[in-house]
Amino acid sequence: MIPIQPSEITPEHVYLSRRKLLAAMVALAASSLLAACSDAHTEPTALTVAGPLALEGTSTPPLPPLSSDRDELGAPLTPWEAITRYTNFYEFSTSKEGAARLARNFRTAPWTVEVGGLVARPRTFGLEDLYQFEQEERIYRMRCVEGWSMVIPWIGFPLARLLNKVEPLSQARYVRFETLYDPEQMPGQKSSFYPWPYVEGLRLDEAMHDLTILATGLYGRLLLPQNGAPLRLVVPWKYGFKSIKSIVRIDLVEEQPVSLWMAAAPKEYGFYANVNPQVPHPRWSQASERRIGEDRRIPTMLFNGYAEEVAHLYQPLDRREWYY
Ligand SMILES: Nc1nc2c(c(=O)[nH]1)N[C@H]1C(S)=C(S)[C@@H](COP(=O)(O)O)O[C@H]1N2
Ligand SMILES: [Mo]
Repeated sequence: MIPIQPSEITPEHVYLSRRKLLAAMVALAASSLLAACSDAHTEPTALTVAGPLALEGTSTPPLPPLSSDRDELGAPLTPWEAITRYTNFYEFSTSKEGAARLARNFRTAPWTVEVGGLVARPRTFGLEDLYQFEQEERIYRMRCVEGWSMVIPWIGFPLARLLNKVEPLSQARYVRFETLYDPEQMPGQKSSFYPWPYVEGLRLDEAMHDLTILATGLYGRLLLPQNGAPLRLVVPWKYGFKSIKSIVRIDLVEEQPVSLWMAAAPKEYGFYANVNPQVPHPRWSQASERRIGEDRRIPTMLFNGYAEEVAHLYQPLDRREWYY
């Protein structure tokens, strides 16, 4: 995104080669041992998957175990190590590995999400309330606007289930999401380069679509802080920046929300941001992507491979505003 060096956005090297991945796994084993003494979030378990199963003081529901090692197109899941180390979370750092490191002690419990605006029943959801929704697994591709992608086995529930509880009023046309603002915990927010807090938005029908989920976990465990714990949005047919992390507010609104990226770089980022290989970013092509953990680039798909489910939301399909 804007301040990223061209060397970072240009996928000039593969992030995790096999050899590096092995090294990462060894390092991870060591760090989860250390974490056993210092970090209530991380319960050291298996070598490969060490996210928390429960949060202190919070009863969590049974989380569904991994159902498959592939997505519906046959692509293998991205290794847990890569998903949890290579993250975009600018509140902590603009460096991918730095964000994971600096988010380590982020307090994700207790936590509340205020849901209001144009609704009949505004309500504050605590973690226990969020875990009351039945948690399902969703294996989704995630395509970052920078040109890399992953296949992630999320755990969560459809956003529609939460929105239905607060009963949107008929004037509500959009949903606006906001990330926690807490510069003491999130050092990146001390930089005034971005208009904090991070804000994102969806049209109400996009928000109500069954593919749109609020994620609480991945790989059968609760989210680690760097992936947006305790609650983040996942909208798999849009560029990854729409999938806002560590949400504290959700408002039903009448006017199209202005996202952080629209405010920071209006010529580069619009409201819809649907994945389209034929519409280049002003500074690079979107025709292909680097699948993290693999050696080759693969073609990017219209709506990130979910066209059958979502293309009807965007008519006529050739309007430019749908794709930036
Ligand atoms: N609050 C917040 N949400 C965010 C971001 C961020 O910096 N802050 N980065 C976005 C971007 S650019 C991407 S690609 C995804 C990355 O999710 P992941 O790090 O869990 O893979 O989160 C999105 N959500
Ligand atoms: Mo991204």
